[in-house]
Amino acid sequence: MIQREEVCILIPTYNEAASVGEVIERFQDVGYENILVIDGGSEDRTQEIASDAGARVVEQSGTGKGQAVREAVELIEKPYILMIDGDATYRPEQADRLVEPLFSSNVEHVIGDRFADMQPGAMTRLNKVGNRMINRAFRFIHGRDLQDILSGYRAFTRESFEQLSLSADGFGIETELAVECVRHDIQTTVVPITYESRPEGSETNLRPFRDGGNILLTLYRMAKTNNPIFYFGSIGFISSLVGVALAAFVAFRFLVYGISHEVIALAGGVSLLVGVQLIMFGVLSDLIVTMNRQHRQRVERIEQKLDSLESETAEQSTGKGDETGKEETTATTGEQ
Ligand SMILES: Nc1nc2c(ncn2[C@@H]2O[C@H](COP(=O)(O)OP(=O)(O)O)[C@@H](O)[C@H]2O)c(=O)[nH]1
Ligand SMILES: [Mg+2]
Repeated sequence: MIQREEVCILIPTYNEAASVGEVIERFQDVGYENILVIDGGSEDRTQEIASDAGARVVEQSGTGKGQAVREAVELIEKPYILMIDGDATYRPEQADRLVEPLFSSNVEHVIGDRFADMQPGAMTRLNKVGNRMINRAFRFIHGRDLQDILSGYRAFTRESFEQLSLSADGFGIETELAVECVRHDIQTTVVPITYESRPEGSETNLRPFRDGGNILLTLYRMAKTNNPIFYFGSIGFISSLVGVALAAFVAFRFLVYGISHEVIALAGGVSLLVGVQLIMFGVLSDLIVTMNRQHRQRVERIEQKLDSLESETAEQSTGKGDETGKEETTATTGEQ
């Protein structure tokens, strides 16, 4: 059962006057009244149109979509958040689909998969290829298939969002959200959505090469804690390869022509040594990360058991009419 009044619609905007009013009204039409627009200091009438349409409008203190979203979540009191672009490329009528898993299961983060129903012209070929590449890299490095990690239509609980350590200011925020969900074992699910092209007169703020490059870099940087073998091993592998190539060259020149290259030999040796060490370091870090994860899971299971045990004993004592038992239960559940 979806409780729409428990959901806050979060719309980051920057120069979206052409569409933001429509987005807000369509949400109101399907029963979502709590709408927060976090604006990046638009030069057009975005802020005015949004507040006239009935949304709460706040201007972000920094710059970039990422900073805007982080700042906005701190202002939200509702336990459930639905994030959407202000550009009318996503359908407010599909909001229930995204929010539903949060209410009906223990899922804490829902991603709308744009590739499930991509309208013609919604994404340039370049962006499609880039998105595919990024999703593949994510699956390979972080070991989970979330289909469309860069989607801007997602629903999550405020509590799960607060667990994530996010630092991206710009469009890296979606990548960070996906990686952090994996890292913190946050139950994540994917639902199909429709992705439409921007309306006339509206322009994207995305710069494909620059933002795409940044996203790949973020994916790599964040592999340190999710997949250290990849993080250290990939550089170690390249370094070893260079070392082996240099050694082969030196050996060839010496054996065939009788010429020796001391400096290149030294460089090759160092490169190989560094490479092998990095790979070993990756394996060790991986061991630490895996053990740490196992321990954390065990601690979480124990915590859960303790909680259920506590509430059971409390129930029993309240059953006997013990008032103090009742107070204890509320105190412990309140802490969570
Ligand atoms: N507050 C804020 N919102 C931004 C900023 N940059 C982009 N946005 C908004 O973030 C959403 C996603 O950006 P968009 O340009 O649609 O990216 P795309 O969907 O990847 O093409 C849109 O609603 C933008 O208006 C920014 O610097 N600050
Ligand atoms: Mg968009």
